[in-house]
Amino acid sequence: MKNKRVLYALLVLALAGTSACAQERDSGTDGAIGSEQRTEPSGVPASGQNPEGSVGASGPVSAKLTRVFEGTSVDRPTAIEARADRIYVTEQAGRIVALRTDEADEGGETETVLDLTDRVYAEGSEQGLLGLAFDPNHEDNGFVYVNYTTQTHTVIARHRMPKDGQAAAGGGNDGTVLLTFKQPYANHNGGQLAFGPDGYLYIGTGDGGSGGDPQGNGQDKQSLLGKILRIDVGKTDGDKAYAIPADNPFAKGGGAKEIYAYGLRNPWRFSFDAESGELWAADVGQNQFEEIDIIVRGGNYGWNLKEAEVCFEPASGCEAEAAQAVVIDPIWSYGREEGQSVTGGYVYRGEAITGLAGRYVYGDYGSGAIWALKKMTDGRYGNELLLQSEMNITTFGRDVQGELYLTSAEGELYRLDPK
Ligand SMILES: [Ca+2]
Repeated sequence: MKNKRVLYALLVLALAGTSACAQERDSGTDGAIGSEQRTEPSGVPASGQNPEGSVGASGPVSAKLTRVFEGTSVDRPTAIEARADRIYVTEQAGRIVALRTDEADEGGETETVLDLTDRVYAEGSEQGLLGLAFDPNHEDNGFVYVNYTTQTHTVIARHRMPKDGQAAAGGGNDGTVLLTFKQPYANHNGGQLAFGPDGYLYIGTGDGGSGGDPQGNGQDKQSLLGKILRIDVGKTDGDKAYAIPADNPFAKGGGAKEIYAYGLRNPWRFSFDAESGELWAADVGQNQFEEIDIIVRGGNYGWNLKEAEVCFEPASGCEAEAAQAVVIDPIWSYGREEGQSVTGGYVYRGEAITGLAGRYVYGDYGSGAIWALKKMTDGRYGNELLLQSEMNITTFGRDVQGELYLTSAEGELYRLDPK
């Protein structure tokens, strides 16, 4: 899915040299945006900082991946969402398929519940149907929201999904385009959609693509690219099919009203902690670092002034400008020894895996590593290698019980189980 495809066999070898130990590093992005909360520069992150394997979060957790829905596969899976007794997987070409979780261990079968292939353009490796979110009132209105690309644009649209058990209605589902904006290059389209605990729809957009953000979209407050956007899909506003939440940072001026946070490069996956409501985003890096950010309203996450904790444009001496721009450094980042393209996951709130509760589970598309990251009592973050999947992980998802799933680029589905 990302722009840094690699031979993961090589990476497995590389990873074999890294210890499965926890790492610790200073953190500091708690609270709302404001200069007093700005993260202190934390220097260049190094991998394997803690070779003795000291305990990070709160001791090691054992988990394994179980292949599920073995009787089926999905084509180029990009997102997993859940409702009732099913998970729904988006296929990059434009289909949404449903699988019953109670059939996960017995083969299962896919049912196409929405087919948008007539309007989705998926030629580029990062183009296609990239995100799905169920309306908070889906039970009543049947609405879902999708994030997809055409050849030239990103489209955020609302469609009606047939009730469970009914076949997808043939045609006649034109949907409503809520928001669309131009994509200058084929890559870095973001793609995640999720409703926050506030009931608003959050949208991840990439910086528009190419490499290094040549248009400077990440720091451009007038551009919708390189952002987390937030809109109110429960209301309309003039000719707009959505409204702007009154407390969006630029609702009263200073930037595009849809912006919630900025300075992101390609936040392929983000999610809300079902318990705390915190927004965790994994931002795919450029040349050196992959990063995990906790997104706050109005936050500036640095790109392309910085790549993770280091200067990017300019390559050195960005500190004064970053301070002026109130850049928030990631809570965690990792270098090329550990992976090439972060795939964000979820704060685990399921019950099956003892000790994993409250930890953010995420992985790397290139290396196949899956980690658990947790804020410790002293406010720092501890990171632990959960397992090595040896897969190109395209997305994580959770069922309604909060158990975690992931998909491989090959279209296989796995569930994270206790070991
Ligand atoms: Ca950043």
